[in-house]
Amino acid sequence: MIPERNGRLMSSELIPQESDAWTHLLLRARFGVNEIETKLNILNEEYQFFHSYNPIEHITTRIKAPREIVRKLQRQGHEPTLENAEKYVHDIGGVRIICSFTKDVYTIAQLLQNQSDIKVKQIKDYIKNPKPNGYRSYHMLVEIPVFLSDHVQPVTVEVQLRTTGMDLWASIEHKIYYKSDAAVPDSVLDRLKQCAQVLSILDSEMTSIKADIEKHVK
Ligand code: 0O2
Repeated sequence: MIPERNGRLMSSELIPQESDAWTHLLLRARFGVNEIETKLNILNEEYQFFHSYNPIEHITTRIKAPREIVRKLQRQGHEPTLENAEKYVHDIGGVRIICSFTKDVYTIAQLLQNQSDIKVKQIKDYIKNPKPNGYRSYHMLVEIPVFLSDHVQPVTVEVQLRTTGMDLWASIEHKIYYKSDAAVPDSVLDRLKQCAQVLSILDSEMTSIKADIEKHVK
């Protein structure tokens, strides 16, 4: 069943999996994600070969589920249409890069930004400027050309870069609180924020330990 009428999703059943237009949107996002993932794997392998060092711990990718696209549009106050999804939801395709050290986050971000086929549309540096709740991560919206059989399709992909420490906090917070509208007491939110601060200290301490160890490596 196609839960769509004139490009508008039906509120009763908001999963437009079988609609061609929606499928194309998700497919394009997948192609964009694949392009970025390939670039990252090349950079990581090249680093491993020439510097005997992996700046990337691991990469995860995801295509936003149609239900989540609809929820996001509704949260933003937009009608859940295909047109609005293309216009307002920029993270249908997402790539998350987990690095050991904050310096690696900036190195990888810069290497991607330097590539001539990538257009950087937006940068949000929540490492330099953490969110009030403690969230830290480096976000980029990038546009990448995808070569299809009959045309070149520019695709926007959200790239999130974080350290393992930042990812630990964000993944757990995402599971237990983010997007929840529970009226949680401030004291609980403060504890969450304190955890983010502890992890930030841990990141700095590990960076410093690495530097000290390197002084002893001949
Ligand atoms: P999901 O389920 O992870 O995909 P935007 O909503 O992207 O148009 P916004 O919110 O200003 O605009 O974008 P921002 O701040 O760059 O955040 C986008 C994504 O970052 C979120 O996507 C989350 O993945 C992550 N994020 C941002 N803030 C937090 C936070 O406080 N906690 C956690 N755990 N993740 C966060 P989605 O679509 O909201 O969610």
